[in-house]
Amino acid sequence: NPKQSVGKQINYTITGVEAGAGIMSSTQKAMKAYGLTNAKWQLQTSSTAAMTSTLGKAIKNRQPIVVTGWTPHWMFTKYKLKFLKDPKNVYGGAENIHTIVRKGLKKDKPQAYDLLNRFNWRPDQMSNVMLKVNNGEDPHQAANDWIKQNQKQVDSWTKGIKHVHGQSIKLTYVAWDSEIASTNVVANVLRSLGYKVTIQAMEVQPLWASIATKAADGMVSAWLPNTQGLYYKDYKGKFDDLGVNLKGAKVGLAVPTYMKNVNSIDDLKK
Ligand code: PBE
Repeated sequence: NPKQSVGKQINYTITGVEAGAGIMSSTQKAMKAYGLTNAKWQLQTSSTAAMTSTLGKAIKNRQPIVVTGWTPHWMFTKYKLKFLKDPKNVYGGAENIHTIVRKGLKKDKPQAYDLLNRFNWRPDQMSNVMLKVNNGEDPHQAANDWIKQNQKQVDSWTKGIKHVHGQSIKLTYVAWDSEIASTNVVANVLRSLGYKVTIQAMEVQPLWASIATKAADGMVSAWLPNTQGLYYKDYKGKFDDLGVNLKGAKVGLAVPTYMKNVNSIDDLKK
């Protein structure tokens, strides 16, 4: 019923993702900042797969829905979505994705360290791999296809790095589409340098802990400065930040573009 308040139309529910995701704590902050504090309002914890499926169903029926959204992600390619304006800047504008490695990696595995240090690509490139995986392609294969099609760029990462023979390396990640894409690309490039690479998916907090405790060698999944800023702070001093591997990510609340009157988080109160 379009005459109802936006809150009522969406059942006072923001459809979220995994509990540990940075976007969930940012959204809790946003709900406070924008006064969505009435007991009726809730941020629903679920999974990325459940969120995108709920979003897909709502769009099919042209129903109003508010989700925790981010780019790069295929949801913005597959559906017509817009980010809600965030005048209080709770989500912190542009985000970048950083490569984080364990202390001592530079000394122990200098070739892998160099490669991880050089790895960087663009949002459209990450999206390209993500879309293939979303269309059913095996992530390992999708990553190899991308590498073949972008050999020049990949050569610029590996240039001058000596091959190793059977050294092993472990990368950890969270099984988000974006991180499945980046981790598989980096893993395959490390394999081309002679590394035996294992990749292991886990939740966000264990991901940061795996690097801090040196249980894993590195990860390319750190959305900063805002989204995973709390983990960054918690583990500061126990990892090496190799800087940005992808520039221009974004995190916020998103709605289908047919929700014409909802353009800012402020509008959710109306
Ligand atoms: N995400 C996807 C992550 C980073 C990548 C936005 C769900 C997060 O909130 O931590």
